Parts: sequence; C-alpha cells; structure tokens
Amino acid sequence: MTAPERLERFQNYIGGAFVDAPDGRTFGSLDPYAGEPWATVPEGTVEDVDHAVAAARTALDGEWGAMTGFQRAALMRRLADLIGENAERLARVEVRDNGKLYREMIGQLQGLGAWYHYFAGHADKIEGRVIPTDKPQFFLYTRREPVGVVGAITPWNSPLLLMTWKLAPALAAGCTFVVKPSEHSPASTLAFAQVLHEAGFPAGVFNVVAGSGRELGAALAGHPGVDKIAFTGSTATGRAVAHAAAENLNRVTLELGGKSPQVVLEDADLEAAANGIIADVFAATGQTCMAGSRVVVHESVHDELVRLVAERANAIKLGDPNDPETEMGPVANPPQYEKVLGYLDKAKAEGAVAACGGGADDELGGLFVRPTLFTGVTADSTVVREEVFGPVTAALTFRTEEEALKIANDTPYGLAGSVWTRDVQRAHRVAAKLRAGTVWINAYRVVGPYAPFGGFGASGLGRENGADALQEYTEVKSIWVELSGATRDPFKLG
Ligand code: TXE
Repeated sequence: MTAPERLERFQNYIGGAFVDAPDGRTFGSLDPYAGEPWATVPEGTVEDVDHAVAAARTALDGEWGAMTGFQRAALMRRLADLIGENAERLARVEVRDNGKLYREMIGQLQGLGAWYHYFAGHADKIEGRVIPTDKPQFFLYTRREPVGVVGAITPWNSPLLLMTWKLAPALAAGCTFVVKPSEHSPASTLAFAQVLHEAGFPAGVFNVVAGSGRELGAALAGHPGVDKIAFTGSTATGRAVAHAAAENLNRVTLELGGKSPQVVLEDADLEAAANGIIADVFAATGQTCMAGSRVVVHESVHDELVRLVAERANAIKLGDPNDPETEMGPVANPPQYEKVLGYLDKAKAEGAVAACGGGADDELGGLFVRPTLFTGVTADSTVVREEVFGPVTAALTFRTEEEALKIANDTPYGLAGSVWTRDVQRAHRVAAKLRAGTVWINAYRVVGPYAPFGGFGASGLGRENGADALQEYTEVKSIWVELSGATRDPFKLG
C-alpha cells in the first residue's frame, strides 16, 4: 500500500484558485491496475458547487463576457497548444485513474487540442442574420448569445475527451463552465485545470469540483444558477439529470448509453469486419459509449466471422496499461468489474455460449476480464438488450437485409452502428435506415471535432461536436429596430 504522503495531491479549481475542500476532507483515487489509491482528491461540498457557480456567473458578467470571439479564440488556441505540451502528463494521470491503455490515452491527449482549435475557429464566426420583414419601417436582425453558465457532469471512461466535447463549444460560444468529474476518475480534470490556468483564462470561466458523485452531481444538475446542463453517463442517471434540469427549465444535452449494432452483410470483407469488432468492443476494454456490443451477421458467414473474432480475441494481450505491448487493460473500477461479471454469469445462465472469453482472467486476477463473444443468444437475452460497458458482445443472425435492420433497430438505444459490405448501394441504404446518431461504413470508432455525435432514443438528447454543438451553447435573440420615427397605434400588434 502506498504511504499517504507518497500519493499525488490534487485540488479543486474554483474562481481561478486551487482549493481544498472547506473541511480539508479528501478521498483516494484508485489505480485499477495497481489495485490501490494513487492520488488524493478533495471531497468537495455542495457549498463548493455554489461557489463555483457564483464564480462562473461573475466571469460571465465580467471580463469573459466582455471579450470578443476573437479574444476567446486566441485563449482557446493557447490552451490547445498547452494541452499538446502537457499531453504525456495528462495521459499518465488518466491511465492511473481508469486503467486505460497509455497508447490509447496519449493518442487522445495529443489529439485533444484539435477540439479547441476547431471550436476557436467558430468562436470568431458566430454570426446573426438580417431577416427580411414585411414591415418596411423595421430592420430585424438576430444575435447569437451564450446560453450562460454551463454545468457539466462527466463519466470515468474518457474524462478529458468527453469534457472537451462540452467545454470547447461552450468556450467558443462565450459560456462559463463548472464541471463535476466522476468520483472514479477525478484527477485528470483537476490536472487539466492547471493547464487551463496557465493559458490565462479569466478567473471563474472554468471551475472543477470533485467529490461525491451523486450529491454534487445532483446539486449541479438542479442548481438555479446554472443555465444549461451537459451530461455524459448512464441512461438512468441521465434521466435524473434531465428531471432536475426540467425543474429549472434548463437546456440539457445528454450523451448516454448504447447497444450499438455491427451489421455484417454476407458480402463483407470478413477479416476487416472481425478487426472492426475487435476495435469497437474490445479496445478500451469495451468501456465506451459507442461500443458495438451486438454483432448482427448474415447466417451464411456467421461461423467464419465468429471463428475470426474468437481467434484474434484469444490472442489479445491483457496486462499493464503502461506497457506498449498491452492491448487491453483492466476494467476501470471494482463496481464496474462486478457489473461485467454479473452480465457474463447471467448470459451463461440464459444459455449463451462463449466463443471466446466468458469470465474473469484467472491468471492476471485483479480487475481483468477476458474479451468475450457470445453465440446462442436471442433478441430477448439480457446481454443483447442491456449495456454491459465491458469487453462483451453477442452475435445474432439474419437472412435478409430487412431482417438485419429489424434486429439492429430492436433496441431503445441509438448511439452508433456500422455496416460491413462491399456493395456501395447496400452500404448507404442500410446506413440510412439504422436508427443511430453515428454510422460507420466498413469502419468503427472514428470521431472528430467536426463530426456531430449523439444519440437517438435512450442514447440521449442533442449533439456534441461539429457546428451543431454550437447551437446547444447559444441562444438566439431577435432585435427589431424602428426606422421611421412615426408614432404607431399602441393598441395593435405590430
Ligand atoms: O455512471 P453514472 P457510473 C454507464 C455504464 C456503466 C454505468 C454506471 O453502463 O456501467 O453507466 O457507471 C454522476 N445526479 N456509463 O455509475 O452514474 C457521476 O458522479 C447527477 C456509460 O459511473 O451515469 C458521474 O460524474 N449526477 C457512459 C456521472 O454522473 C450524478 C460512461 C456519470 O455517472 C448522479 C460511464 C446524480 N444523481 C458510464 N449520480 C457513457 N455513455 O459513455 C451520479 N452522477
């Protein structure tokens, strides 16, 4: 066990200052590979949330609110460059907090600046419109104004990437921001605050309060001083967050769970499809919202596809997330590990057959789970219906394209999906009919700052990324200007 004085120490960031919790209380952030805490983090309070929201309001009404889009863009570009310079440290913090591979996280962190550069490009181009009117004595135009104070609640799987999907458009729009990271992986957001501080943003533009997830998350989601909530996490918590936001009639974007289908048609390149399945549900230990956790495969190629996936999955190297040879790290935290094992047991009890994996990795112990592909499932199997959020997928077969679509769309979720085929007409036809916010054709797990991302149905509300994201962080104001100077009939609608 690491001695308490050897643990790395992080502080909350409120109103431009790094602060401890008011009573000095801390909690340990667990390294899921080492199986012990590696850092201490403040146990922030509801009062800390109040202070952070108040600081965000002050910044909005003060120096930040007075800045032009050009000035905001310049600060965002400085932040982007500093993230690049600090990518290695931030990636190491994320690996220690959630056990994801260093090679995945360094890629994410080296690419993170691109989001701030992309949205900096929008910050100085937020234009209103001049609208023609049938009233010649009036000039009518619109302004796009910041929504105000944004409350962000983020999950543990990719804390900085998923926060950035909210923060970059929020800063571009001129909003201020209070984020509550997950209690399972709070450290990287606190380390990010140090980088943002160095970039020179005015105090209060960005605030982080770490602490108890449920208590602080609920306080932020229902805070009367917040104008918009941006959330990524489970569908159940998302629903609670939406209720809280509705009480205040606040805007809300929700990026929730998924049960995304991988549709493999009979003319697909099976090697490529198998590789795609590995990428979509075993990379990142399957802990991604977009995980392709249902394989919908033509019956004529089912056996061969299962063979290819199982062969590759059995060769996946599990181990230390910092080792460049490792391909899959541990599950990120003990509750999630128990949840994944529970789903594996339930699947087997319901008659599913593991073509590979099917349980914990007994040799490695710790929080390691073997990559698992189930066959012998039905449309009603729990592992087909519910999000596991681990390295687990299940194969269902079809005979016709129509049946494939019916199976693929038979889910309350609608976050992502893919279609694997060599036929360009079928590819576009099937992509158009999949009820999902993102569809990849002959590919999987590709994102970019310019590509809108979000879900249909139980996968969420609104879109992150791309120009569409800016709409989520701006309000439109119509301004009528009387040009004639004439006195009008005060009892008539103009
Ligand atoms: O999620 P929560 P958890 C799914 C995945 C996983 C499950 C549970 O299936 O097994 O969620 O993970 C904060 N009001 N995803 O428990 O609870 C919490 O502190 C406001 C999918 O971590 O949704 C954290 O900051 N906020 C996913 C955030 O909500 C509350 C990513 C998300 O936690 C709150 C992660 C409350 N009452 C998990 N209670 C994805 N879509 O990528 C908790 N929180």
